[in-house]
This record gives sequence, C-alpha cells and structure tokens, in this order.
Amino acid sequence: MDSVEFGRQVADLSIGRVGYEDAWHLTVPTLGQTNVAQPYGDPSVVKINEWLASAQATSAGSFIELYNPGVVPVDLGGMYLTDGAAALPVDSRVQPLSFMAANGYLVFQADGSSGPGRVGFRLSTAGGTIRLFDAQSNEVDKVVYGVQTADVSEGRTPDGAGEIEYFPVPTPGAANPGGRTIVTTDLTLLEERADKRVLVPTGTISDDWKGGKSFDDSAWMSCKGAPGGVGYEKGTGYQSLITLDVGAQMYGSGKNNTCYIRVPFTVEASTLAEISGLTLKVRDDDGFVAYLNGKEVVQRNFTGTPAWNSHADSAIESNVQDVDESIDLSAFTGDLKAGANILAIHGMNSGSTSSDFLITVALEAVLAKVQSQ
Ligand SMILES: [Ca+2]
Ligand SMILES: [Ca+2]
Repeated sequence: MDSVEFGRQVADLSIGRVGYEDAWHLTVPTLGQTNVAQPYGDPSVVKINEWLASAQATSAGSFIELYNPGVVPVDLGGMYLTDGAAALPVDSRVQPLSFMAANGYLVFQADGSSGPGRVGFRLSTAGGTIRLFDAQSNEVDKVVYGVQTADVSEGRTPDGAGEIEYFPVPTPGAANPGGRTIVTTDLTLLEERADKRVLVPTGTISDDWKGGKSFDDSAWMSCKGAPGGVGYEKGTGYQSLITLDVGAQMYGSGKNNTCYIRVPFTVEASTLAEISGLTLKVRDDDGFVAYLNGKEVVQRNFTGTPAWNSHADSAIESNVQDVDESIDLSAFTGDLKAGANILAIHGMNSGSTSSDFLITVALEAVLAKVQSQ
C-alpha cells in the first residue's frame, strides 16, 4: 500500500523530514516551524486480527486485517506477511512510510496478486498459517487456522485479544465483534506547587541547567510549596501566586530580566507507557522558553537566541484566577522518561523596571488505555 493511503488513516499527522539525519518520519504538522517527530509505537505490538479465506458473495474479497492495539501510531514499513511458505515474498514487503494509526486497522487483499495493499498469496480454505514479520524478519505474530467457510471470516475477539472466533459478518478495516474501548484519564504530572530551584544568573552558565543531563542546582534559590509561583509584584495582582519573591534580584535599574527555573518531577514507567497527551499550563509575565529534559518545547513572547540576560519582547499582564495558556505538548511525550525528569523554564521580564514578573507552571498528561468491554 502506498503512504498516501496510510496517511489518511492517521488524522492530524503528516510526513516530513525531522532530526539531524533528516530522515522521513511521521510528524505533527507545525506550520512555519521545525517539524516535530510523532512518537511511534513498537511495531511488534501489531496483531493479525481478522482473515477471510473464501469470498463468494461478499464484496470485501479475501483479506488479512492487522490491528494496532497501541495508543501511538506504528510504522509498518518493511514488515511483511507470509502464509508460512519457506520463501519470503519480498515483493510483498510493506512500503516505507506506511503508518498505522493508534488503535487502527489495515487491510491487505489476499487474492494471490502482489503489489501495494496485497500480500502475494491466497489463504487456503483448508486451513493454514499466517505470519507477520517485522522489517528485521523477526516474527511479530502468527495465527494457525482451520477449515474456512465461504464469506465467514475468523479473527480475534475483542480486537487484538487471544480468543479467536468466526464472524458471519466480516469487518475488514473495522472493529471485530466483541468490542473494546479506549479509556482516557487525566493525570497531573507536575503540580503548580511543585518544589523548584531558581537562579537569576549573573553571567553565562552551562546549558545543562535545561535538563537531560546531570546538573547540580543545590546552590540555587529554593521555591517550596504552594502556591508555587516565582516572581515579584511591586503593585497589586500577583501576591497570592508567588512563593519565591525574586524582586531583590530582578527589580530595579541594572538588574537582570532573566530567571532560570528547574522543576523536577517523576513519571512511573507504567504511566509513561500510557501517556498519549501532554499539556503545559502556564502564567508568564512577560515571556519564557520551556525545556523538557533539555529539549526546547515552546517559547512565548521572545524572539532570538536565549541568553543569560534576555528579556521578553513586550509587557504582558498574566491572569490570576486562571492560567494564561494551556499549551499542547503532546508532540513531546517521547521526550518524557521513566523516573526523574526536569521541566526547565527560562523566564523573562520585559524590563527590570517593570512593576511585576511571574512564572507559574503545571504539567498534565492524558493516559489512554485500550480496554475490553
Ligand atoms: Ca475487523
Ligand atoms: Ca512584567
């Protein structure tokens, strides 16, 4: 099958060049910005989900259906199906850049012809074997089936499960009878009140402060407990949000406009596997650049290359009751790690004579799990 056909099945994603090797990769569309790689799932989770050996009255034709039970897309490029014959049908390899949506299906015709979307062999109505191999020729899944009835398919119920049944109404490209559902839950990974380390730099420091590498911030100022904001207020507005007052370091002629903030948080390995969405909730008077484990993930109200004494582009007034913005960072879930993580914020005031400065942050995740009904 060609990648255009597959691309339609992965809504809101596109194909683009990413990374230092400029390899083609499924990407999250980023108009006018650097492409961001969509995290892939492990293709070894893909299952041979349904098959129809003998199509007489049905328009579907004989087919093999694959199912991705994961919550992220997988790349099927280079994978192949066989009927158990010794010779590998090289011409039946799935074309590069063939993507399968999270919780999605792909159907291959099994009518003996080869080419995109076809497996190059027929399924025997007397029974046989279907094998799925990854691009490195490792067997990913195998089913052994018995005698088949015309127009009755056989497959897993529910999708991807171990139990196999006959289906009088075949469902190529759709859920098998038996039902399953995706259950999502919200989880706060990092609370606004989370403990932080803060530095108003007086010169250049190592970029390692942005996370992803070992870094000693024990000499930085400590911001502990609720409400959790870092900033200062010389008028009225932000007092109820500020835990660490940095007015002494940032307010007044000649003081620095930049404030570095490191927020450690932990992600359990079992949680990490289920994270399908990530949101940064932020208040920023007046601008910031955010890093997740050393990778820049978003910036606001700042242009240029961040330096130890950068300032925001303009003055902005933050909300007090609600956050200023909930920023979708789902494209960066692959940068989260099991265990210790660092969210690092380069906060910036518009000027050191500005009457206020504020940064508050929280990180929320969406967990997705495929459940049988
Ligand atoms: Ca099906
Ligand atoms: Ca300000």
